[in-house]
Amino acid sequence: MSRILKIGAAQSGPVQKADSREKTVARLLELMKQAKGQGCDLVVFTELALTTFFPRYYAEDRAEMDPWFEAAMPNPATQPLFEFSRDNAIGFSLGYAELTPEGEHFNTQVLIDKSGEVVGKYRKVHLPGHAEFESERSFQHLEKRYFLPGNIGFPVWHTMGGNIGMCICNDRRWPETFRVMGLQGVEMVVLGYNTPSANSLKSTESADTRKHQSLLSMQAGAYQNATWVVGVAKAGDEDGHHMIGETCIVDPDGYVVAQAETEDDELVTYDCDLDATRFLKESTFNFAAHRRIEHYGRITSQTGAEPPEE
Ligand code: CDV
Repeated sequence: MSRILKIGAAQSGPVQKADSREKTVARLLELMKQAKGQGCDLVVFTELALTTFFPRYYAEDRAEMDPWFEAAMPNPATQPLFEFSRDNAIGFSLGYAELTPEGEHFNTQVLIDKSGEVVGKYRKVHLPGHAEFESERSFQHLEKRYFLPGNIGFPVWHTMGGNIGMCICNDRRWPETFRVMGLQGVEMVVLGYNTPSANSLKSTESADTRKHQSLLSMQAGAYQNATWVVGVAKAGDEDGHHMIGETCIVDPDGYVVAQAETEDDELVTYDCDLDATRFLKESTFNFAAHRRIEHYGRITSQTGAEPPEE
């Protein structure tokens, strides 16, 4: 048996501060057209795909950052993506900064089916960085200042012939992210990321180490939950700040089966067989048969590590 979902992992090259939404959406639309031309069912865009990675900039008054946010989705600037989706029967997933009618700010990703309708919304749970300006850093990472932690959990939707979930960037480093979706039978996790190639604090981590950690996290999440994982970067140099590429598609055995070669706008495609998730889901990772939840209490009752007494 096979259940093919052809994926277009649509990596973005850098988006600069001065770039308009219209200019950036035109680039995304071009990738979507390429994906349609290659027979893709679903195109995955990156985290905060419509703007530069603005959490690197500090504003005393948070309201000054509101122009980076979208008060509705779709909206006039993103409408062309939704129209192309509907007119060409191709799904997509898009990351953006969300401003709710209640005035709350989230780092959000939506899933759109082949009729151009939003079928799922995810709000980033694990927000890295800090909330105040920190002078010891070589650049700021103010996600904790500008976003609230997501309040929707990690839902999985049955759509486009499979069980699809989402997470965003830093979420991919946490096994809990993937396991909560694994427990809903997820067959494909789609995510976007903006990962600086250097740590802003003094660190010995090289860009290669950070690429390795990114891939390792997604490969582990895929294998341990018997799911496909699609990780899509915003890559290259934004305003002097370099971010890794490595956009990839990972199979349920944890192998990277397709990967970007550039740090520019680039489409990476693969025929993902959702039935390839079945063997591990029914054997090694048959959760119902093998999990021992009586020993996992600390996972949900404790946040920080508590080492034994010396
Ligand atoms: N956008 C992110 O969440 N970036 C983080 C960086 C700051 C480490 C990441 O986990 O890639």
